[in-house]
Formats: sequence, C-alpha cells, structure tokens
Amino acid sequence: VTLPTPMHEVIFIGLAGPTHHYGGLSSDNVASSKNRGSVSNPKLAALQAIALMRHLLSQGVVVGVLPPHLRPHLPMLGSHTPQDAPIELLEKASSSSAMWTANAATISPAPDTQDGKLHLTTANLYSNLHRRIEADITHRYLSALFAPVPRVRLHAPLMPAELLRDEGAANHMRLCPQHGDAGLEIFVYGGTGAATDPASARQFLDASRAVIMQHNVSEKNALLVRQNPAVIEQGVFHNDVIAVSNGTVLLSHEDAFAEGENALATIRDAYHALHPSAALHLLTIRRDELSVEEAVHTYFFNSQIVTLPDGEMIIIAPGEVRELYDGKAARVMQKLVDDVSNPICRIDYLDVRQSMRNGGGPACLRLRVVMDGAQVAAMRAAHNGLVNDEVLAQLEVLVNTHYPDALTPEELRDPVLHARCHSALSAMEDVLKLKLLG
Ligand code: SUG
Repeated sequence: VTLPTPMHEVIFIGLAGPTHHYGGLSSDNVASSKNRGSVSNPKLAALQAIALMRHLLSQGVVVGVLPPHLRPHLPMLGSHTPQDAPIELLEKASSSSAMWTANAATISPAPDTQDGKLHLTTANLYSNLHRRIEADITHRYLSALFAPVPRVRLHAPLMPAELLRDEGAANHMRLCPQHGDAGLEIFVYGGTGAATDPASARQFLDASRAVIMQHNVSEKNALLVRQNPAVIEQGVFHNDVIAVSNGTVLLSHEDAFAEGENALATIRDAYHALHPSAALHLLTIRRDELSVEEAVHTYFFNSQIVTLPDGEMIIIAPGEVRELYDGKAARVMQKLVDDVSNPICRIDYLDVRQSMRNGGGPACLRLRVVMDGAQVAAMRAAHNGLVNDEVLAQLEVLVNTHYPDALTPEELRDPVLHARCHSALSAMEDVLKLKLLG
C-alpha cells in the first residue's frame, strides 16, 4: 500500500465542560481523591485547554479539539432530577471527564496496519461509572469528526465487560523514526483477569489484544507489555503516568513495567526488527533520581513530547514539575534536555492546574492521530474540528460567556447551570460546524 505523504501527527485536545468539578470520583487517582469537594473553576479549565491548543498551534502542530459532553447525563439519574438526585450520583452524571482525551480511543496509524487504513477504537472506559458514560458520546463525536476523512476505520467501543476494560491511548505508546514510518505500537496492560491483578487495573490484556486484532496491526508492529502491578497501587492508574513516547524516544521510570529492564530489551529488539539500524532513545529515570511518588505528584511523565516541523522535539510539562519538591523533577527533566544525545531540546511548562487537580496532565488532555495530508485537508474542508487562531478565539468567547468560574459539587443542582451547559454546546456546534447535541 502506498501512503499519501506527508503524514502529520494531529493532536486533539479535550475541552473541559461547564460542570468541571472536584467530586473525588476516581479513588485510584491521587489528585482526584485529594481534591474532593473543593471549588473548581470550569471557565479556567477550558481556558487552560485553549491556551494549550494555542501553544501547540504556535509550534506548527496540527491541532484538533474534542468538545465536552452534555452534562448531567440524565439517563444515569434514572427517575431523579438533578435537584433531588443523591449527590454522589449527580456528581458522576456531571463529570467533565471526557476532557481527558488520551482515554477517548486507541489509534493505529495507517503505516502500522495491514490494510493501510487509519484505525481508531473508542475506549469503553469500563472501570469507572462516571467515565463509562463517555463511550457512546465520544464515539458519536469521533464519527462526526472522521466521517469526511478517507481511509479511516472507526471501531465501536469493545463490549463493556470486566475482562475488556479499555482506557484507550493512555496505555498505548508508539515508536517510529518519523510519524509516517511503520511504528512499533506498545500496548501496556495492567490486568489479565487473574485473582492477583491490582484492584484498580484499568486496562486488561484481552482488551489490548482485541484492539490489535481489529486494527489489523501486523504482528511485527505490536507488542504487549505488562505494567508493574506495584506502581498501579501507588497511583499509576494509567501507563501515561509513568511513561511517554514520541518518535524515537521512550521516556519511562525504571519501575514502569513488570518485567523491568527485560521489557526495555524486548522493546528494543522489536523496534530493531522493524528498523534495523535506526536510532532509538530509551531514556530511563531511576528511582533514586525521582521516586514513583514524586512522579505521581508532579506528573513528570504525563508530559507531551512533540516533534516540531523542523524535526526537533520539545517536552510540554505541567507547571507542577517545577513547583513541587523544590524543582527536583524539573532538574531531572533539564538534564534530559542538556543531554545532546537525545532529540529533546526544550521544556515548555504549561499551567493546566484545573485538570491536574483531577489527575489529568498535558498528556491526558491529548489524543494523537497520525494522518496524511489528504486526510487533514478533508477534515479541514468539512468542519472546524481542526482549529486555527480564529476558531480558538471564538471558543474563548463562548467559554467566557457560558461557563461558570466557581463551582462546588452542591451547585451541580442549579437549573441555571444546566441551561448554560446546553447553550455552551449549542454555541460550540456553530463554531465547530459539528453536530454535538443528541
Ligand atoms: O480517569 N480523573 C480521570 C483522569 C484521567 C487522566 N487520564 C490519563 N492519565 N490519561 C480518571 O481518573 C476524576 C474526576 C473527578 O473526580 O471528578 C477523573 O475522572
């Protein structure tokens, strides 16, 4: 199969919705549990995502947006109204968690698949009720975004079942010389269904296998790697809290994988079987440089490593990396930049604190989709899901108009808030030229 060139890595950023709040809904997620009940700022959360999109655009990246879902999710409330529903139920039905688009889907770019198509599988997010309700709506959004794009196969979420727990790209990494070359896709799973699985394992082996199969990823392009069960219990609920990849770089903590150094050796061998003499940078952070606990609190690994049009790489890190532990994590990161033997040449710190307080860093907020030039052009022609400065300015206006700037969980009952959710999405439909409501 010959692929149209050039290939772009398109980065879709998730936009927080007007009900973004701190309900402490993910018990395995340290930040979410810790900030339970505190006052959120939905407007600021959305503006921070827009600033992230603007920053990526300014670096020459092709940027898309994944809009928020209409909340509260009324079917979840059953016979209740938002006014009389038990607060725990209303919180779940009102979560803005679709903003973490690393969990929206798993992506296999065309160069890795046997049919030469771009494959996406919407994640079922089975593990948590407040996230499970995202799957249908995300699938509808992805269908609308990708409908006009040629050579795409979007797969429905895997059956919502214990053994098929799937949290999408947060547990998926890809190594390749250039984005348009054949990649090694690394599927990291935390559970197998065994009694010894960590209670909070969110990605199961059978789900990863099913995705590999339906994406038609060739055997030589896919690797299954087991996450270290011990770190899952220390707050590493997704692989992207302890490892991140881009192009020829895999940055991981020495405690990330169950098989430790052997996992890295397997990755190296599989990569060189695809690209025998190509460079590969396996950058490992030792626990005496940064403990797992420090990694979990700073979200050091939940950074976005991005290849710029000139081929250099930057790392977009959350401000917490430099603010916590007296800047210890920032010094570790700076050492990576100073080391000229790897392609990472700059750190850009971004403030995504509203999201961070729910356990979502820069890497959680993005879904990477490698597309060819014709696919990007087809998408641009059909709607405004791929943003430019003008679209971002319009999104900013509607966020400033419709979003509250302070919200406690109890205020989720406010009927005015529900009206605002609806009008925000309706305004977003006009800006993005996409159907989002029902
Ligand atoms: O699933 N937080 C999300 C954070 C997801 C981060 N994503 C990645 N690591 N890729 C989660 O735990 C908390 C919502 C709340 O408490 O209201 C929440 O769902």
